[in-house]
Amino acid sequence: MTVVVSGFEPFDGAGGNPSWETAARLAERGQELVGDRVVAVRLPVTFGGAWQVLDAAIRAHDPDVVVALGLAGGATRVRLERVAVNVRDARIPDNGGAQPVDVPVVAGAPVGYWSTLPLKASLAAIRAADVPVEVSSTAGTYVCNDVFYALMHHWGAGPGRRAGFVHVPGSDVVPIEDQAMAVAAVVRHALLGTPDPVLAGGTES
Ligand code: PCA
Repeated sequence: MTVVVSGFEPFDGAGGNPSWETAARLAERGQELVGDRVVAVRLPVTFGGAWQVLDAAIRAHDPDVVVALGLAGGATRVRLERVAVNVRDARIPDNGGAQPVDVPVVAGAPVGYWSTLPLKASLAAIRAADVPVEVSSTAGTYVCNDVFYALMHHWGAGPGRRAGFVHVPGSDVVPIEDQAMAVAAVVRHALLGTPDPVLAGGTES
């Protein structure tokens, strides 16, 4: 089995991006944490450009599972993203200077795609490891949602495929080691095809 895990380069003037550090850690310790080979891919923070790089990696490695990671500034928990939406609406320019507002990721394509990762099974496993985690119902409308949507549209919604997106907090909030443990749990359950338990992940608002 082969797993592709992507992380992003820094953006918005930051010096690093924990999503890439976590992806790289998983690639170093894939056999130990996941039991299979993990290929880490570093994506540019550009609309459309991120998917081009991830798409090339998927074609090169023919993975069984793909998990894309990104930083959610201000988050206090690992966020297992439930849904990708077909819109770009950027608060700040991407690393190439583009700032699309209210345009689709893929013109004429469906409004959204569900993650095909076992979110609730992963939620339970990550909670059991004492890492703060939640299921999130929006990945935003910036480059993370963009690559998540493209991943699901072009690859992850196909039969038998498991793909999705996980937002991580800063490494000062959740250390990289814990982020890597959390993502490893997602990957293990995706590889096993664990059915999701009935487990509330909603919030009141
Ligand atoms: N986070 C951004 C894009 C790159 C990243 O790490 C986002 O949440 O869209």
